[in-house]
Amino acid sequence: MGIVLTKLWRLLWSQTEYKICIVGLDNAGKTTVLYRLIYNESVSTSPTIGSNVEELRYKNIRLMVWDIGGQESLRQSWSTYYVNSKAVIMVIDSSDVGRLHIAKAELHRMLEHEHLKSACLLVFANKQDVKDSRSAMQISEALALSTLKDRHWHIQGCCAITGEGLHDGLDWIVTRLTS
Ligand code: G3D
Repeated sequence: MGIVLTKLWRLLWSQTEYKICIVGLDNAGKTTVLYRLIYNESVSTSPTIGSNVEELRYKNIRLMVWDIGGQESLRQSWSTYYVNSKAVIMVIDSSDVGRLHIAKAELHRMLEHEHLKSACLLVFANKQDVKDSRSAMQISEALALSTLKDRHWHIQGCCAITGEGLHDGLDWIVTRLTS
């Protein structure tokens, strides 16, 4: 019995832990993405003031996911969360065409930070269910992702309300983190 418990304990706690940040402008759907991934259901959200951190267990690894508030006044503080982050998820509201240029500027500014030099980037082109939202390809162009050098990046269209596309994106991150 003791041996079984020891093995179980090791199995539970031997999982490698990775820190991930979720960023994006306010209202992009960051919190909805996070809770859909953790609880597999849509929860009602309120704007993130400061940050939330949640543990997400996925495919035998533990992801400590920091959900960072996206209001203009909070964006200056994003960099305080970057230390030791192995991946960044940027959530884009694909229907918020008028603010794509701001998201692009924030993204490129963020990626210049020294603590994110080796972090991989997943962009969720969220709210694909909204009429007239931009496709993942169009979001990729708007954010100039192809200009990113020496960076593993991936863009995934998704709908955080239904969960469509979220696991595809997370699979990409897990592959990157474990390869
Ligand atoms: P944030 O954490 O980036 O600030 P939230 O964003 O997760 O709080 O989401 C902001 C609003 O967008 C929420 O609506 C949420 O339900 C909605 N939302 C998130 N993802 C999607 C999506 O994929 N499709 C649609 N249609 N809506 C989405 P409310 O009304 O609560 O403000």
